[in-house]
Amino acid sequence: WEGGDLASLRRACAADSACLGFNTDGWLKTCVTGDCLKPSSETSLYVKKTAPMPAGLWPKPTSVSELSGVALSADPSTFQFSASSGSSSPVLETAFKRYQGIIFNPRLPTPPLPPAETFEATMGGARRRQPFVHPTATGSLSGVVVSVKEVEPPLQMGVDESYELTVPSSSGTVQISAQTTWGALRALERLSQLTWWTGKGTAFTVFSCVITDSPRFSHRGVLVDTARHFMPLPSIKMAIDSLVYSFYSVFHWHIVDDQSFPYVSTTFPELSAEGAFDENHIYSQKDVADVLQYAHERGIRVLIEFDTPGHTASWGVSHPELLVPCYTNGKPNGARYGANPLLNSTFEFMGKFFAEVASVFPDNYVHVGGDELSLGQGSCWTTNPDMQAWMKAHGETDYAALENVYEQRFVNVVSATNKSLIGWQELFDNGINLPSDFVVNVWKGGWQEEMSKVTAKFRTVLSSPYYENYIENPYSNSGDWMGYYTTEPLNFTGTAEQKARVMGCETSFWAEYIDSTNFFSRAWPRAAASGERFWSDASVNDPVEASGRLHAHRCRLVARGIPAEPVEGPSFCRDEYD
Ligand code: CP6
Repeated sequence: WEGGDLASLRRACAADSACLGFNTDGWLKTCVTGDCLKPSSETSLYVKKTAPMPAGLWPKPTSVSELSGVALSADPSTFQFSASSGSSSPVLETAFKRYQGIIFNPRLPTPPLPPAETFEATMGGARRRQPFVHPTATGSLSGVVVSVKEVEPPLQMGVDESYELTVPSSSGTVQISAQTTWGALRALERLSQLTWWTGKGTAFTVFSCVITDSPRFSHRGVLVDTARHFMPLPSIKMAIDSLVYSFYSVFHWHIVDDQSFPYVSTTFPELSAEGAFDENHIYSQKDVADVLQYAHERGIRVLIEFDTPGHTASWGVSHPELLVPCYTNGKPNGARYGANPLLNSTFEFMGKFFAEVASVFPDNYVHVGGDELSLGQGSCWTTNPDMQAWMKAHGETDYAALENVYEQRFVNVVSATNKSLIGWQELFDNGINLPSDFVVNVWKGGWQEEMSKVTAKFRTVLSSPYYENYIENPYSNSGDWMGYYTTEPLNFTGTAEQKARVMGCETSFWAEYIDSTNFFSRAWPRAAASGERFWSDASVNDPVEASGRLHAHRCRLVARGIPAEPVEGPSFCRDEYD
């Protein structure tokens, strides 16, 4: 299977039944890599024949047995989703209804298929229409039976998401067994990746295989910033759906920032009344409850962030007294900046606000921000006489000492709400006395050194190398997913014990230039690449092998209504046109 010209490889593969059905992309029954990937990756993918994978599985599971070419049919009108005795729960029953729709998605008709010999390999680098011949079903499936050991344990950091999935090789039922309900949700998502519409009537095909699977990291987050641009509620929900499709587990909601305060607080409603862009660009308590329920039903934790003492301009619109007045020539100049570290009233306010946050958001963790307080020469705090006096009285010259006064008191105030804290790396860098369960969110460059230092004592979530609001090349994103894909988060100096303190990673979408019009095409499928890095084994890191699966995954997202952009270069998806 190595070497030789493409045409003869293709012929040889088409003549070999073992080659059918289990190509890396799942669309094609012949040995062609994808509907259309660039020719350079085609040759390498031919040699993968000895390690076939059913369908476009993304992220790659821990293990997949080979049941070469075997598939079963499933009839959506009789296929039953059921829980074994003691396994049922509201989350699982709701998931059954959801996956009935997702799995038996009446996808658009398959284009008419030319005979295998007649298609042209490439045209301007793009594959033309390819033959897609479904494996002949060797039996039929009557449904799926789900067994769960722990029914809906609290959905928190570290919750077990492991599962086993068996699609038999002759007539019967799909078996899912999971430690927790949350693992069962991942298994149902996986089942959806094994199921294909035949293109005829309501017939579906499911690939036979045995999959065992569990995530490498528990915390697999996507940061969504709704302060620089507002995301309407339906887009937030669609974003959560898209996280589920790529096996993410955490929606990190950077809900407020300098530019706007869309969160409607019950304790301080004036924060959004005056600090939101306008009265329509807000998240009411009902909206927030809706998001929390939507995410919980899908096994997604919502990690809420309220960032202080920097990034707080929008708080100051209704509560200017929270922020430090800036001075010019010995007089207040009207500007204010940063939560005031020297007033008791600041901490009384924060205590009340975070008590509300603790009661509204069920996650054990609250993200407390703490990044990017600007304290350099001539910055606001250095002009303020009260700050100057404190510095003098304490013999300090670096204004970071005042930042630390804020952080130390603030960390204690939020800890008193019985939440655990996660915060940006500055809290660790500045030597704040942090609780032992504090999670340090590493976001700056030089992350390898930082990870070595942080993990000597604390648990951590790594964000630095996965800032995917940025695109590498302004003219096209061609291949920039590969950089995220191949960045290994444990590639830093540290003991096994230190590595075990890495709870996970986050892909960030800072929203200065992103809103609901471009979030989905910016995020997907690029964030699916880092999503595989966070879920699959470290050894799953060959972008050439991955590209066919990623193409298939992208096409699946498109078929589900997520406008994911093309992976790389000219291509098409089987189901994108009617
Ligand atoms: N907003 C907030 C941001 C960023 C951070 N915090 C940010 C900084 C540098 C880059 C990207 C984003 N836009 N509140 C830092 C965590 Cl490169």
